[in-house]
Amino acid sequence: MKNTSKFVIGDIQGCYTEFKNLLKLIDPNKENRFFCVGDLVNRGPDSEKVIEYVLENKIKSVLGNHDLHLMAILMGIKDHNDKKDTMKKILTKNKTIEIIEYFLSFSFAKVLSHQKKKSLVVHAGVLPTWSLNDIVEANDELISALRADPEKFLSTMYGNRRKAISKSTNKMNRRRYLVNVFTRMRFITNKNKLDLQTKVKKTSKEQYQPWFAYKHKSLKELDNIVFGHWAALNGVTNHNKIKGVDLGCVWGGSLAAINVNDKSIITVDSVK
Ligand SMILES: [Mn+2]
Repeated sequence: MKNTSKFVIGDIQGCYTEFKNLLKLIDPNKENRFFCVGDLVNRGPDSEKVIEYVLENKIKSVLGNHDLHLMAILMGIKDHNDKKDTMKKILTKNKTIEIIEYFLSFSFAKVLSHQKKKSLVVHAGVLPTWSLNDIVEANDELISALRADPEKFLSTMYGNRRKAISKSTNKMNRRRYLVNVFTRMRFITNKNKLDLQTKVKKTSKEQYQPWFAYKHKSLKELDNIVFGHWAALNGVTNHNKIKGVDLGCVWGGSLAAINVNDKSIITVDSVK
């Protein structure tokens, strides 16, 4: 899993202008020394341009919920929701096979090794109880199922499976839960139960905390965990090894890239 990427870029979500502006700063010689945190598309204005650039330049990323959603739309499993989705232009480009094939090369979790440091990139997060090996195994389980039968995987992945499950549990429920962990998770209980509704603050009888607020087993083997997905945090985790890189570009914030060596952050403002 060796990779020379040096930066991790936050959720682009179709913000092509900001993406190109950011690349001028972090990758002026076009060496692709960066990796994306997923959600390359949707909600923003220019998803089709982002996709074109991603395919042409072989940009690397982990899978986010919106990337999976695009695959499901391209395969005719889900409809494009014209009230929320902004990916219509992608559908008219006749690039369906290329996009799906390329997205199938992505994973849910990726370890970047750079200058003796190991950084994990995931879209939403990982479970505190997971070792690095557990993360790799969960990723492999999902990726092999997705690649073996994309249509079946994408048509059965939707569902708010929140309760943690063991290997012996029904495979489909287990996959739903793991997809939710990697691509949608925000708040969890100390029993690894997910709250998939709340984005900002949780008040309920059950004890929900942000997933990164727990002690993470995998940090014994990793120097950093970098994630996106949660724009409302504005990157603030108050954790020196777990870094949020979604600064809400699509909502008028900024597009960020984190340097995995020194954890410094470079941002460009939304052009909105
Ligand atoms: Mn997301």
